[in-house]
Amino acid sequence: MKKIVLITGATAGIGEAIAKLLAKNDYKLIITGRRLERLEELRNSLAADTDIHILNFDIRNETEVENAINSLPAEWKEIDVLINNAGLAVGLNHINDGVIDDWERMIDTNIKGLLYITRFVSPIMVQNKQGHIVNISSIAGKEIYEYGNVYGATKHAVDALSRAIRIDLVKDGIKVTNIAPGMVDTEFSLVRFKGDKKRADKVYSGFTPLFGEDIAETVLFTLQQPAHVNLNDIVIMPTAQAAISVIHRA
Ligand code: NDP
Ligand code: 8X3
Repeated sequence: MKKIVLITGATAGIGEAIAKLLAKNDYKLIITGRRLERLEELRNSLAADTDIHILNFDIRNETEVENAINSLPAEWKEIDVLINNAGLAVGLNHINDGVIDDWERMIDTNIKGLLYITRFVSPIMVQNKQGHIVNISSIAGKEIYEYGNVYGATKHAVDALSRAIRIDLVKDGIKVTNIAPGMVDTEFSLVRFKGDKKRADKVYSGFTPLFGEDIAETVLFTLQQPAHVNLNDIVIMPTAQAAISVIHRA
């Protein structure tokens, strides 16, 4: 029987790449995000490969998250894998110039959103005495960079939550994997710079960054381990990025 994987933030970047790869590898997918047209396009493009169910909600809204999980038909309820991917960085400022609304968006999405969905999906896994939660953290959850204050704090929180959730759920046979990528060329910087494409493109110029597909391959490898093996924590970087702020550009 195909496993059911719920991917948050499947409308772009890493989440979309994970959906495309898992669809071709015998998983049924619940894809989520705020942009419904993109979810529908993705479902249509993958329909020949697997069954896809759409949940359209804002992960910052606890009620929307709870209603979305409660709305799942019986044949989609028994979620085997939760991929906590939805997230974002907004702005790049020293703390004294920080935009409080940017901070709220990052904290509400990256920490509180991840907590909400984990709160509503993990009881299903506990009931079934099996499951796998994969948290997409970041190298920014391991290291600190100038101007990255609040984004880094949210990703350090994800890193801590991965370890805490693993401890909480070990008795229920549930795996928890933390994946910490370096720079991945997605819509991430476009979102961070509020649509300034020129500024976003600069982030990935002069070296080969990671792509969503690289993280998708890592997720697939993680899911394919035997039942007794859990990959706790994976740091994956572009070859040209030696540390969070050390990038060798041509
Ligand atoms: P993208 O901007 O390409 O994709 C982000 C995804 O998150 C979108 O599908 C978006 O969907 C979803 N999302 C954002 N806010 C919300 C919300 N409020 N409710 C529901 N979904 C939301 O970025 P990436 O693919 O790069 O980012 C994915 C994850 O990877 C993030 O957690 C990010 O922090 C992390 N990461 C990224 C790195 C990078 O360099 N790109 C490096 C390390 C980690 P929609 O807008 O449709 O709601
Ligand atoms: C994103 C990594 O270094 O671009 O999580 O902020 S970085």
